[in-house]
Amino acid sequence: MLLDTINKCLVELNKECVLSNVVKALNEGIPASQIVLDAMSRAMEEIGRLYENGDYFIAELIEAASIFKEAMKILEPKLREEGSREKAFKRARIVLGTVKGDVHDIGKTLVAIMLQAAGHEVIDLGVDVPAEKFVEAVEKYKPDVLGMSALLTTTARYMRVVIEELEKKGLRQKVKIVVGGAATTPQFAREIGADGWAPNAIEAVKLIESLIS
Ligand code: B1M
Repeated sequence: MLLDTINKCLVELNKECVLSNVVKALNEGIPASQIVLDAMSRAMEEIGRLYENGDYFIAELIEAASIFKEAMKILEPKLREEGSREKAFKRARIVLGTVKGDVHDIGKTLVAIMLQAAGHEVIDLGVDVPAEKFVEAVEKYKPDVLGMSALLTTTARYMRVVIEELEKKGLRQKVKIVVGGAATTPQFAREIGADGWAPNAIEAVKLIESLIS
């Protein structure tokens, strides 16, 4: 099964094998979103486990991220094509970023791509974004939704700081807040006062569309 092969090749950090099988899978009609979510994202979770167990080190995480990004160059146009088949009836404006202290950008970028593919406008603030920058962007762009991503347990807590800063400026009620990333859960989202949580990029699009409808 091609998805299993892609997963295995990524876990083994075999770039050529990942790229050639991604092309093969697309040629066989497997949706790009399935390749990203079912094969590649799962492989990244396994790589995380190998890191935790001491079998992989930072160098391997960096290599895995680099292979993931290479594969995304092939997959991104297909993801956009797939997403655009069901254009949103209402276009939302979303300010998005990975919170301060956190440089993980793959998941956040995937969320941005899927939102854009569905016809929404995304202002991507990048990674390591401090509360002031989120607040400034909400003031400047007046988005429908503010999306925050965090992969580290330590940085996820910073999302609450951003929400408090928005409250202080009287902006909290003007924007829906959606959070996600491996360090977050639906319960965590409720606790910090966010409006919603999504487990992956496809669900993030659905959630945001339901919040703005
Ligand atoms: Co890091 N890292 N990392 N890392 N890294 C994790 C997150 C970790 C879980 C690995 C592990 O130990 N098992 C662990 C965190 C533990 C914890 O806090 N609980 C960890 C650690 C410890 C670290 C460092 C501290 C290591 C060190 O330096 N000692 C360090 C921190 C750096 C920092 O940020 N300050 C670090 C560094 C790195 C690299 C830079 C080497 C690299 C990132 C490269 C990059 O992003 N450009 C890296 C990587 C690759 C990982 C793992 C292996 C993979 C992350 C990834 O890209 N996944 C990761 C393991 C894991 O996550 N289990 C790990 C694929 C991506 C598609 O999934 O980002 O989860 P994800 O996004 C998904 C969903 O979460 C969701 O949708 C996405 C797509 O479907 N989603 C949203 C994400 N954002 C959303 C926002 C939404 C909605 C949904 O709404 C707004």
